[in-house]
Amino acid sequence: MNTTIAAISTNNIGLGAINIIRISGPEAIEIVSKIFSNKKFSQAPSHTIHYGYIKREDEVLDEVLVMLMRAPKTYTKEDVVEINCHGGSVTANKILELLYEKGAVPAEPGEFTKRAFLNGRINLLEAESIEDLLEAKSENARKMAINGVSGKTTKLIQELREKMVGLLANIEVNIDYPEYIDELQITKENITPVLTEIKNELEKIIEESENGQFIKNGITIAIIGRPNVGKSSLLNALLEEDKAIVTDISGTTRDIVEGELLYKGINLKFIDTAGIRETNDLVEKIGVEKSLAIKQKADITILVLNNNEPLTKEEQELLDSIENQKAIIFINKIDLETKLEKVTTSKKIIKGSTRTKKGLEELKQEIINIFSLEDMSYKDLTYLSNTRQISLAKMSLQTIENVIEANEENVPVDMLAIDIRESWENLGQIIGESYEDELVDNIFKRFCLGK
Ligand SMILES: Nc1nc2c(ncn2[C@@H]2O[C@H](COP(=O)(O)OP(=O)(O)OP(=O)(O)O)[C@@H](O)[C@H]2O)c(=O)[nH]1
Ligand SMILES: [Mg+2]
Repeated sequence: MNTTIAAISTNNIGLGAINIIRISGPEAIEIVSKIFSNKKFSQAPSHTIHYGYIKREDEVLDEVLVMLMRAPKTYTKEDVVEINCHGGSVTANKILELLYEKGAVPAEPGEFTKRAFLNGRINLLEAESIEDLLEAKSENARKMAINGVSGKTTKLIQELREKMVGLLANIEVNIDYPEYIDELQITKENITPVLTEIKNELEKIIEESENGQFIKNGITIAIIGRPNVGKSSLLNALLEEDKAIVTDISGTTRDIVEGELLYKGINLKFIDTAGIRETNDLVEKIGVEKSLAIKQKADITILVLNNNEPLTKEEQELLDSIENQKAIIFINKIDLETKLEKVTTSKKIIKGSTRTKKGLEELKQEIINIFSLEDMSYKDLTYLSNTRQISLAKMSLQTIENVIEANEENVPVDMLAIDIRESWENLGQIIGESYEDELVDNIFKRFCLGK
């Protein structure tokens, strides 16, 4: 990390009042001094702001404010300079070009945050949470990300690791100092409660974090059913906007139509699909295939039935096909006469009408209930935030379960230490305490430039 990197840190697409160019590295101050009119700048104390002009030879490029932050109390722990220039991409890019001419190099996506991690200012989980914070689409997603950034989630993992280390230390004492064995004998019986406690806590973290994924990414909901039952009408009614075309002609929707809404802080993404039926129409056939594919990919399916018509064979097949997945049945058109017989299913049935708006609120609430996301505002939202972290926690859990089993089968306690250590290392990888370079590169590549 001997290079000095520079990038535009603000979103410079479109117009804004200012842009910020961030420079970090050993020569940050020297490079900026070469193009900044303020002569006191290079000798100024840390964390000060300076006024002046950015100049290429005698030509003034912009009137700016420059922030000087000396290592180590900076975002990257290196010398950092931030130039506040005028908005619009042309000025900022001109200044950036000039910085490159004077010795700075372009920052790769996420490189500032990567340096913060490699220089030990933040751990891997905190770094990933910064990315989550930038991408947060709802208040709950923001809260979840800030718990990661501020170290709350790290603490959760560290407490578990400490329990494991405690266990390992006791076992080591037994091996290394057998003379104490009478007093400190570690037996099958006395490690069982600790192992069970670790297992329970890991299970809880994993389960909550998996639900937390829906807070972060939202829930994708496929609306499926036979033609003309009112799927597009349902989408429009939920979104309170005429997004999809509605007619009384069967087979109106040919392609998917999507729409999002925020309900109780959770992003719900509805996908309206083509009505499912046997058809010889080529375009409609492709639509039907797409509908079935979306049903598989979505987090949950709403099967729409028509209260005004008897159940068809195709609908019975659809009912059977959703038995093993998360699904809700919405019986639409209850404003019309009931001709639909009793539906047998293990899924929750909600009756309503897109015309009278009955059942819509209940439908949204049921989606939230299925994912146990009710009362989010009371929860502290300290979860692992991505699949990398969750799969490491799962590996850690799996190993602990193996240890518990081996312990029950009377495997000597010192043999168990190897697996406990592995489990402890898996948790370490979540916060980046044992990391591989490739993994680190991969994670930071996903950041936007200048972060
Ligand atoms: N009476 C009544 N009519 C409804 C209701 N919901 C939808 N409709 C009517 O049912 C017809 C079909 O509605 P759509 O929303 O286009 O049905 P769809 O399931 O999307 O149909 P396809 O796109 O062909 O698969 C339209 O004429 C709607 O006005 C309802 O709750 N009550
Ligand atoms: Mg439709």
